[in-house]
Amino acid sequence: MSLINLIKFNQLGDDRGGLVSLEQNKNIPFDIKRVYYIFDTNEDAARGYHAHKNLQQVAICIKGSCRFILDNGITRESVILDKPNIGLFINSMMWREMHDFSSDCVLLVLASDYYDELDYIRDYDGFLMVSEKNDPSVK
Ligand code: T46
Repeated sequence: MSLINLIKFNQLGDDRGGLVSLEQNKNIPFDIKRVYYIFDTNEDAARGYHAHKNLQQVAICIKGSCRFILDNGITRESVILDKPNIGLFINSMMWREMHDFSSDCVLLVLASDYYDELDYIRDYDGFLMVSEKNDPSVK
């Protein structure tokens, strides 16, 4: 099964412009406890390089574009986000990297929990060890 789980949101816009509505446990598959956004990222900067133990998130590039890499410890997949009506669901225990930010990129992220640095795994080898422990099929 692909690691890239995209959610297509209904476009409610009309001839005045675009509109997308995000609702917890409706088109967002969890209670939304936090919203943050990333913008003005240097085009040569890469972000992420961590996994979350429990957090689930949906990332939506509401302007511009960027590329996500998701890695579950076995496979790595890449996807470009460049549409305000497409969300990338990022499950817990998924290593993520973000690259190739366009200069106008605004990345909106909805999160299932409050910020907690203890939920981050920022070391790739540590991530692989925890993945392996959680799933014996992960080598
Ligand atoms: C993720 C990807 C997609 C806070 O204090 N509160 C927050 O809600 C967030 C998101 C970050 N921070 C602090 C933690 C760091 O000191 O802001 C600083 C920058 O965060 P970080 O380096 O983790 O940012 P990214 O872009 O590498 O990762 C972020 C999220 O942290 C992460 O959960 O999945 O975006």
